[in-house]
Amino acid sequence: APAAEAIDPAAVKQELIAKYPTKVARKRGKQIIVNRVGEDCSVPEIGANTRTIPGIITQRGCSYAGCKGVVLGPTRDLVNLTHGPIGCGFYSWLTRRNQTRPATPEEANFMPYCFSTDLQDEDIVFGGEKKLRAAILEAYDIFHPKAISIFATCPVGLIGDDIHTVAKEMKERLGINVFAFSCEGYKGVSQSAGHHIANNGIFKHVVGLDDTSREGKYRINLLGEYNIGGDAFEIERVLEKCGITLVATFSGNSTYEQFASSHMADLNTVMCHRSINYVAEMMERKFGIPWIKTNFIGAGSAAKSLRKIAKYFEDRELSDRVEEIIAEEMVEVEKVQAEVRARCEGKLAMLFVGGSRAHHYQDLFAEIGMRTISAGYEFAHRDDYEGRRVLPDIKVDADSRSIEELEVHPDPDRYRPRKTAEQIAELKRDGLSFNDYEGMMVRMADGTLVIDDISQYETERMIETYKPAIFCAGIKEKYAVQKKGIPMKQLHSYDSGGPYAGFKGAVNFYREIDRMVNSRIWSYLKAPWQTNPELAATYACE
Ligand code: CFM
Ligand code: HCA
Repeated sequence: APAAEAIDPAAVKQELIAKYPTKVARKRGKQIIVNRVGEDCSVPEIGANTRTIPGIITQRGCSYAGCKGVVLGPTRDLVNLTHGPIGCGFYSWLTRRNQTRPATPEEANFMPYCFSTDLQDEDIVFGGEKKLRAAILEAYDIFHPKAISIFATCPVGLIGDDIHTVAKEMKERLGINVFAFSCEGYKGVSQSAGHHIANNGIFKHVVGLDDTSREGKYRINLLGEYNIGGDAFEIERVLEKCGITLVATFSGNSTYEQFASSHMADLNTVMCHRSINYVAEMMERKFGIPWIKTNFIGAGSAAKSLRKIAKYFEDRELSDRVEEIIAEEMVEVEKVQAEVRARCEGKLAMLFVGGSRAHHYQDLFAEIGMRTISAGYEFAHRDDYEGRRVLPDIKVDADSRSIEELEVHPDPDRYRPRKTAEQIAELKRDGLSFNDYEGMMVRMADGTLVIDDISQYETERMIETYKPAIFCAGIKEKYAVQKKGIPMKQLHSYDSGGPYAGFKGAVNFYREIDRMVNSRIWSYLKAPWQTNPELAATYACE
């Protein structure tokens, strides 16, 4: 492969869009950007969060996936009931590898179950509400959950079943919390719309219901951490060592009660900004809980995040403890880093994942000397690329209201906001809140290609052009990439690996990437048509 430096990224971009019809090329042109970071940390504008052009093979998923699969799916004691044909529930059933660990064997854990109304043709014709009511009753009778959440799939929206009225009726009848999400797959342009719907729903129906306060001097929530491959377990281990109390996680290894009492925390720390910023904003407004951006992917980032939390609490005891833990954990990290770096230094990575990992995992690669030559998100918005600074006016809504209209906690006898609006404004001025939220592009080198919603065609061209040492994406991309002879790491499900978060996670990741990029196995691999040209000819003729 030619050295990456010898390749002109602007020419690569032109080549990528050359095959498209004019209008498509114009649109993709705005979503494929040669990165350039200005002295003031400005970055070029990128087109994002727009509809994928029909016919293009995209990596994206649907709104239902973002709502049911991503945000609510990991909560173990919620009966997450999919109202729809069985495929939607079945294919979102644990495929994300979100893990959970009940505190006792008796504690409810419904994750091993897949709940669905299993709609049939007949229900589509005559309506599915009856079936939905029956399913809720059946789940209640068998499992006696504290809460049941209902998720609409595409056909449910098309036939117009009123899932919210059914939820309300059943809530009154059963005396448990029942709430519904209109997260039909076709809503919006990607999973991202589903996150928003989920956030609004949990905030409206659950957050703030239970004023039970957890013991602890430093009580935080962890937002946007989903315990994929056990990441949350590692973060929990580190926080506990530091003496930081985790009140609620949205939503890795979480329970319904954690959400209900999450407003009793002192601080929200936001890991995946894309999927959960709405809850952070709404809690800040209603409960006076400030939020800061954190990231536990990468040992350096994990250390930085712990320091940021300690800084927030302005407590000497905590910062001393945090420094002690970082020093302790970094011994093994640095040892493995040095060993692996010697074999990985300078190798190229490409990352095309979701709405935050394409950014966060660049830190892990950098720690072993690998360079990210190209990266992009599936469904992120402009702020995830360009940073919050350039887009200060992003609106969040709860139930179609703007954030400004959202009530500050109305009952001062029951709950006192952690900080006043003035105090929060002051924190933001000090750069401790969202003002310091950087996007992906400012951290990437000049001349790297940032590609939003990359297509399969572009993926193949990028691989042929740069021959990266590793390509990271999801299951749909996996085998096409491997057939090109390039090691492929799933950064969604982690294949069968993980955790990769925190300090132990970083060590796991270094070792695994080392094995992948330094294995010779891929150079022995030939696609069937490379050894048997007749096969190619046969396909070409058909
Ligand atoms: Fe956030 Fe996620 Fe991601 Fe995401 Fe996802 Fe995921 Fe992802 Mo798959 S919440 S944006 S919608 S970090 S499921 S745990 S891996 S695409 S980069
Ligand atoms: C989703 C979930 C997903 C898919 C991963 C993949 C996940 O978006 O519906 O394409 O491999 O992380 O499980 O992002």
